[in-house]
Amino acid sequence: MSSVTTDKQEAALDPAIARAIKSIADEAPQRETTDGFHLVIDALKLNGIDTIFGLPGIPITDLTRMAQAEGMRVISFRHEQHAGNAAAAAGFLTQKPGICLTVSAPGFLNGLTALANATTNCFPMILISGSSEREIVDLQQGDYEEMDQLAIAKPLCKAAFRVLHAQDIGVGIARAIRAALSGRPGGVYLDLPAKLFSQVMDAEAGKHSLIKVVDPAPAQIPSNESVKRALDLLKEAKRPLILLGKGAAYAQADADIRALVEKSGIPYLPMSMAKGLLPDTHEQSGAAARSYVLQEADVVLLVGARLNWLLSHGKGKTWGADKGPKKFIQIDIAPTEIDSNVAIEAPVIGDIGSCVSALVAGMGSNWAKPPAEWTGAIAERKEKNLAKMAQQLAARPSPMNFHSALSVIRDQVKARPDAIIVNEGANTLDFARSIVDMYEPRKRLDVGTWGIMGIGMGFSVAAAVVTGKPVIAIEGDSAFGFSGMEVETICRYNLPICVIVFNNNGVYRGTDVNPSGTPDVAPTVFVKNARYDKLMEAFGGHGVNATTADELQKALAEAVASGRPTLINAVIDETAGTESGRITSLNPATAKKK
Ligand code: ADP
Ligand code: TPW
Repeated sequence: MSSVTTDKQEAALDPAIARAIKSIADEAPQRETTDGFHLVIDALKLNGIDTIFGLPGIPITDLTRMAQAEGMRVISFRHEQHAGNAAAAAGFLTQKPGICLTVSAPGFLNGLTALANATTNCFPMILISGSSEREIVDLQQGDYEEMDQLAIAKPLCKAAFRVLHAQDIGVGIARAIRAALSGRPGGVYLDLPAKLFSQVMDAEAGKHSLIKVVDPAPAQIPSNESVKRALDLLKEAKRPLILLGKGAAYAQADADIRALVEKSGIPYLPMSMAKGLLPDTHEQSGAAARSYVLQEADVVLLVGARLNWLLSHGKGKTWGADKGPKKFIQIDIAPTEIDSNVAIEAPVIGDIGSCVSALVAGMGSNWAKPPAEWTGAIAERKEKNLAKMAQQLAARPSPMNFHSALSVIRDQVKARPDAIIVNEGANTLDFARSIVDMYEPRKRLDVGTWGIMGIGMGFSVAAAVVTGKPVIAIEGDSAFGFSGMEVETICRYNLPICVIVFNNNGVYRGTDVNPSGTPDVAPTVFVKNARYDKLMEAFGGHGVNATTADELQKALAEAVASGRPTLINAVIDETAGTESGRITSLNPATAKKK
């Protein structure tokens, strides 16, 4: 590009002046120019972002083409929610904000659920949406896909910005990256109006306008007093417990966390996405005696885990309220998280790597491990529970139940601990979480803080794209339906993903009946004996209908070894499982009865 003025600017000028400018421009030495499209791409690349997850359309189709031409990986989805979920998972796995690119209004709204979910889960991502003409949107004159996207995004994410001038693109992207990554990570919205993309500026000035973000997630060192307060409390504890959350997994402070657990000798519980930070088979894991350790512990050290509904808000029977008060130490980067549900005696504010290493250093060389009475009692319960579980896993009922199908996946993950597990559903989620042991950090992605259905295929695509490792998606049949169309995306990019649909003919189960006598089936029931494997075959992937554990085992082993897109329709007893899995008590009717 080389003209000094754009066609639109010329059209607005008096014709004589325009002619004069044109003749000067024609005679002047040709100057290199750039435009909004290229500035966005260059700003992302300058910051080490090499992948975009998105869905093309006006006004961003050319942006996706140009990004690909400029060497970025552009992964196109069939629905923006899944592109957004992919961006969020990429952010969690890499500590770089995942980018989701959408069109205006409807595309933006489709991506918004993923943005809000990323923010809730503290995953860094940036939703970049094209938008319509500000002048028309603000006067509500009915533009193509008109919507005040910035205002709508604001309450649902950590920060939201709009860029109106090409020379501000560098600042806009730098601010978005910093907001997504610094402090508690989260989702950021970046609004780029259509007109911005074709704005032209001098190439050299454009280059200088870009910002390479320096130290986007600075270390936050805890105060010495807070570390001492925490250690004093831990020293006093008779029944201490460490609780690892997905913040600990995100922080990539794996060696420090292992040192904390092993040097302290304190039993630990991993939240679902913290599984594998230490192998689930670690002797200090209290997971197989979860209820016991939560009830009995006297001092609990939370590392990157919030005391939200997933931890019964730190109160009540789950926490042995009848057995006396507990004391909490909480490591978190967000100071306002502290005291959100119960009093925290020893807050340690900072990044997990810095906080955990400070605690380890403060333990010195003669740290006394917890009383054998405590660790022994846990070991005893673990042994009993694990023996009971082994029995359930060994059974081979026909049709398969959750245990027999999951025992096959458990063995496969043991053989390929580098595989990434994606998991959603109700029973399928709850059983897989406790049955499938994880051995390495950040290998488990699931429904997270909201318990949201629909993350399955988006998370799987991101996991395969950013790690290149095999992915095993363990999906309830209802859960799978939310993102099922993305099997085409999986086939199109030939990703090493094996989707296993736990097909029990409905939401939770397939046995509900419509009591009214009308021909409709009950609201939780699906078409019986559906063949989800055929969906994968429709796009050239491999489909298998597995009715026994042996068939499932063979198909899964082949899928992981070949890396070929595969969908296994695992036929599960439709009477197995319970309403809402383990959270039946949250259903209003059940809660009322209590
Ligand atoms: P889980 O659901 O596994 O219990 P949560 O999502 O509730 O985990 O909690 C994660 C916590 O980790 C959040 O409070 C967040 O502020 C915190 N966090 C995230 N990254 C870091 C980090 N690098 N350092 C410290 N805390 C972090
Ligand atoms: C976005 C509500 C929670 S779990 C679930 C639904 C619909 C599906 C359970 O059936 P599935 O699993 O997947 O067959 P299983 O293992 O019990 O057989 N919409 C959204 N999120 C949630 N959480 C729901 C609805 C829900």
